[in-house]
Amino acid sequence: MGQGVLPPSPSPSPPCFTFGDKTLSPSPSSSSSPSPSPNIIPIPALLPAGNIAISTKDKQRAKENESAYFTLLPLSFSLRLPIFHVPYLTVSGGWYNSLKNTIPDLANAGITHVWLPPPSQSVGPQGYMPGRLYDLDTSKYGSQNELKSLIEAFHQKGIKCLADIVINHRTAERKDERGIYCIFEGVYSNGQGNLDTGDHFEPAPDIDHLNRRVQKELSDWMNWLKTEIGFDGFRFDFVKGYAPRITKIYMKRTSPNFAVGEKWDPLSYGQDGKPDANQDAHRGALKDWIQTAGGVVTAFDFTTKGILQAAVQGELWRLKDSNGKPPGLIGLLPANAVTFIDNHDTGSTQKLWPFPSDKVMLGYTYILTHPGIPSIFYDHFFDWGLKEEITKLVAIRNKHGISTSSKVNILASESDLYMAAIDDKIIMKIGPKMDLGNLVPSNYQVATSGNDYAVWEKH
Ligand SMILES: [Ca+2]
Repeated sequence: MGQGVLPPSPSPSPPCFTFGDKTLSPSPSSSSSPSPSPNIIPIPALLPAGNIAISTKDKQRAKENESAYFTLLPLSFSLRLPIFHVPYLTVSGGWYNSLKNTIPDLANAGITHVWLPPPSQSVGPQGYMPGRLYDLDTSKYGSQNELKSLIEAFHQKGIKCLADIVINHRTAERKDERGIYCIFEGVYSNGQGNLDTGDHFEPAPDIDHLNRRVQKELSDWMNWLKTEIGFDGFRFDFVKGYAPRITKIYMKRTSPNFAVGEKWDPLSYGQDGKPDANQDAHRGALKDWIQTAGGVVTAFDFTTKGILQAAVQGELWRLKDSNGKPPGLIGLLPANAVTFIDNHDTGSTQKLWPFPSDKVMLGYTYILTHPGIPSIFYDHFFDWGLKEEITKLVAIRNKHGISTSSKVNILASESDLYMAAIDDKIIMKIGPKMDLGNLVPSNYQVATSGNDYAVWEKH
């Protein structure tokens, strides 16, 4: 989930709600409450965080301010390979059960981590409006036992699993007259607790992360997801909703194998509606967040996504910054940058900020040959028929030991051609230009190629 869609609320953001005794008790005390209907909150009712201005100049920027609801599945990590992001889907027999069928392909592709959707009871079926955090039996994806079985099956193939942690807000059982889920068993939540340390989420009370009891109870829940359910790490949803020092607390108390935060800010745009060439402020904000959050957590590289998807549309010169390096977070802090092409918000059915669909393989050629931690989207891998092409690129990455800290030597960055040598082991090219001059030495041979992309390896 990212940010809201509709115009900001005229009223100021209320303080956070401090959850009391009943908040996170492992045995839900609210089992007598009517079960929420997944249709209660249609997606358009998703209101914006209070202090996000949507008065954007152009559609593109407005789209970036939006966010959605679905889920991705990231691929690998300990090998510095891609993470695999599994989106929300409704399938007969259950999504968790269905995902077991993907494990052979993911293991074969060298995936190290998968990012699974939020598992807790939620008034929104995708899981991003969680209520009873310990209730994993009412998810639309399947039951707690099915989830544990899925994670165990991934583990048997050496693949680790990330839980999608939605802790900016938490829904009560019922809505008040404004349509906000803030009636917790008859107790109205508005106006209590500390002021929010980040952006506000309108449809449900924001959690008071400054309350030490809340910190303890949420840490306990996340540790329970590790020890009882089997999760290895976390994907933090909407980290703009609370201060980075809060993320640092949860990282320290839960010691995940791997964690990544979703900090989704719009790029800066020029009068022509295109991203500015220089996005240093954007990636600098990501770097600041990572460091303030303790330096261990990683972040999705929204900078690289935004630049890359503009670049592949005849503006490949964008892929070199003023220092001759990659212009995204991978050019600044590659070990903490999770690169991606699309996720459940930006692509899939929502298409809030989609990568050009006919250029997706150019995007994967870039992120799978460059430093950072690449992630692969379920839709592209399984639904778009790109499994073979993507798997080849991952194999090349692994064969040559391309890592988060690999060195990039940019050989060409023109409108219709981007070429780079990585670690003096491989050379990659994207763009339609065919005349490459002498840029590929004679001791390099083609390792894989496709429409407007190629990778060579040294022999
Ligand atoms: Ca918040």
